[in-house]
Amino acid sequence: MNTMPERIELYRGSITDLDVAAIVNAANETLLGGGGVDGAIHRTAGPKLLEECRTLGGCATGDAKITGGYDLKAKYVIHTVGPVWVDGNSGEAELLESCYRTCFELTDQYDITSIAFPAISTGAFSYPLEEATRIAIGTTWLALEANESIRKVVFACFDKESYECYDRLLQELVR
Ligand code: AR6
Repeated sequence: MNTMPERIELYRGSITDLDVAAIVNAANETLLGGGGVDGAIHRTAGPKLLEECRTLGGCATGDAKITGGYDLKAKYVIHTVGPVWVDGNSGEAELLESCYRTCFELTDQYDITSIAFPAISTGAFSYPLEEATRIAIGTTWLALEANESIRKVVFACFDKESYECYDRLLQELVR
């Protein structure tokens, strides 16, 4: 773990290994599973996660819904649906901001003090990494300023490119 400003950490590896109160899933509107981080979370959490997801009636892009974590170390999974990148002029930034903001609203409601995010929308949904990372860090920064009770936010970067991008932008921020 690489500690940046005190409450933000960068982690290289699978989000499913993290011992935090909640991990965020980059899901799709069905909430019924998929590839990437969504697939990894469902595989590790076990079939009860899908059972609970079936009761939720899906989730709109930019919104988030919470479930239990089942066989994960995390008590909760917050499923959010990032935008599919179209051309950058189709509301993508607002929707991605809304994902992070809505996740932080749920941390408030459920007294969650530690949370890990994957790089939402930057895989199958093709959001340009640097722009997405600026939104992830910016919305997190505002949430941490507004809410003293969040002790730790982890950005889980699965690949070297994401890790290096988050690392660089976080360093810029603290400089
Ligand atoms: N831990 C952390 N990050 C991961 C992991 C993992 N185990 N596996 C992949 N990533 P993606 P999206 C990274 O495609 O772009 C799904 O099928 C990955 O390297 O998982 O929001 C859903 O069901 C990338 O940096 O999510 C949706 O249909 C980041 O997670 C769709 O993909 C996001 O990649 C959502 O696409």
